[in-house]
Amino acid sequence: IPGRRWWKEAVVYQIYPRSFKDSNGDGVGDLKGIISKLDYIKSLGIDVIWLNPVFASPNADNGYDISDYRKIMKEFGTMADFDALLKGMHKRKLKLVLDLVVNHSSDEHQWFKQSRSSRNNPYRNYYHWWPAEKGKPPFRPGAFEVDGSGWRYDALTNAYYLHYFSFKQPDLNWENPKLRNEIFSMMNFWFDKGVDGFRMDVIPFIAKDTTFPVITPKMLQQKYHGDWSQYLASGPKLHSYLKEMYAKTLSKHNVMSVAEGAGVTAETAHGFVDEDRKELNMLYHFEGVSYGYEPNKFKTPIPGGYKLPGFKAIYSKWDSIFALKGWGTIYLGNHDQPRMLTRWGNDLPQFREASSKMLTTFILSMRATPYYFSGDELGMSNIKFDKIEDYRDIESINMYKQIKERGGNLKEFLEAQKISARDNGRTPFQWNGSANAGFTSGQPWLKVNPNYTTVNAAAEEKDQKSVLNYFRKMIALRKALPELVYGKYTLIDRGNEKVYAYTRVLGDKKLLVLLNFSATQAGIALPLAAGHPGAVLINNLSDLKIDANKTQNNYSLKPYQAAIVRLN
Ligand code: TEU
Ligand code: CA
Repeated sequence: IPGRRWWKEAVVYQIYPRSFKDSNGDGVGDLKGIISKLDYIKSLGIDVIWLNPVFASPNADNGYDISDYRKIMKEFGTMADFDALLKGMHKRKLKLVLDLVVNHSSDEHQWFKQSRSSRNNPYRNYYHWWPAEKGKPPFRPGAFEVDGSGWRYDALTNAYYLHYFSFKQPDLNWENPKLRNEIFSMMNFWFDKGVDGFRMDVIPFIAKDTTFPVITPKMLQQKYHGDWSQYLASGPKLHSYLKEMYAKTLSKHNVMSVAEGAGVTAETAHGFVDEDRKELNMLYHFEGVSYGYEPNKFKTPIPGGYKLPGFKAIYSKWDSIFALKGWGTIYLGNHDQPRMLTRWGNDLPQFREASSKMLTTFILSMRATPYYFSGDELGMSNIKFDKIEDYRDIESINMYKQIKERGGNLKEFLEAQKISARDNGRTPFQWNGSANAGFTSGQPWLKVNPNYTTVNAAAEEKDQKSVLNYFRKMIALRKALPELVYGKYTLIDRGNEKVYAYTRVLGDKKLLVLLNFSATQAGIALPLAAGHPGAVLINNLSDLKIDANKTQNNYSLKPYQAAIVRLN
């Protein structure tokens, strides 16, 4: 197998520390909590943990606003806890990937405090400032702001500063070599501790055209499909910054890197991840998780439906992008997404287990590194809050205010949030059937999903047929069969509206993956020449019906059935 790399064969398990396990009863998950669950994590069979930000932060955006890159967030513990976590992981042969949030810092970072203090402060150029005597700066989006603007006026120096997210998250100025070197030495600080890589938050946005030209809606439409994130990901010098990062940090350590590929398209993806670029290893795109949100996730028609052929087209396209060069990723949920079960499967009680397992089969049988979000292995579902007061996420709260101020439809927004809100994926991990799902002995920072009484790790440990134990089996299968990692992917029956089927072929080894994405029975037919069904290697329901006639094999699947069959 040419081009083998450990990070291509790894399964990444994402932990949202705030919601995983609270050790001291303050209602917030912490590092000691994770340490106490390392044996559970190891038992899953995963290789790498990606931890969302654990650095000092005032938590305007749950750690995506960092006030000190070399300190641990107080609520999460101490540096000694961090060192113990890393040690405990390495002892168990688990790797640790941290979150690198360097498009912006917190406005409470020392650099920003200095920068805003005067126009000639040595840190002024660590951020992007627009002097007010030039008038108002050209529009840039500020994703989490009530007025939607990415500029905020700061009276102290009569200037605006740039923030693509909230005003608590000022954008760092990568044009400044001093800033770049601060970031690179900070990365090496963590690598020297033994950290195994970084997931890089909105890394495609770091480079800006600092003349800040006016972008008209027409230009945006013509050059960037009307999509601001594509514009923001197209800044000059972006790739020279990433090459410098590779040369000064990544290349010096045996680590992995994965970009949060906001604004990255089929056309631009190779520029980030091809090995000869000497930039990053992988990226994750947004096309899959954005599919079906029309016109956007704040207005999605309920129940946020999607069509399977469109879904297949996206994942098949992204497989083909990296078929010859580069390497892909696959995920259906993370801390910015709703629960995959609710969004892509079916969270009705009668389908919860089967459809969770079916989606798990999909993630772990594609040619790409799987990024699996903690809690999905239990079949956790969206909490679907009824009222805005239950939400903790800055995005939901400020979007609500924005729609209210603009006289928009709040009811429609709240309904759409039941599908798409980020807090759906952030509710506390469900450990057992005791109070607060065993997550905390105090008041959880975000409500626990009431289904914890039946959906929890302790109950699922005891049940051989649980979603949890299926996840373990599926990981073991991927580990045992290189064709599941490296095998060529070929989509079958593209137009089938219920079944997603494909083969994975490596040398003379051939597998057939069958996934019924529907709540009804469905099937596919495969010509005899495509291969004869051999062993069924995994199956989420009791049996798989296969009928052969003279020309073809007919595979018939129950609602949400998933199976992987050896073809001979
Ligand atoms: O997300 C960046 C991003 O592209 C956002 O648009 C994201 O999709 C967001 O959830 C919008 O719904 C990253 C982090 O993953 C996210 O948690 C942070 O809030 C954001 O950056 C700012 O740091
Ligand atoms: Ca705690």
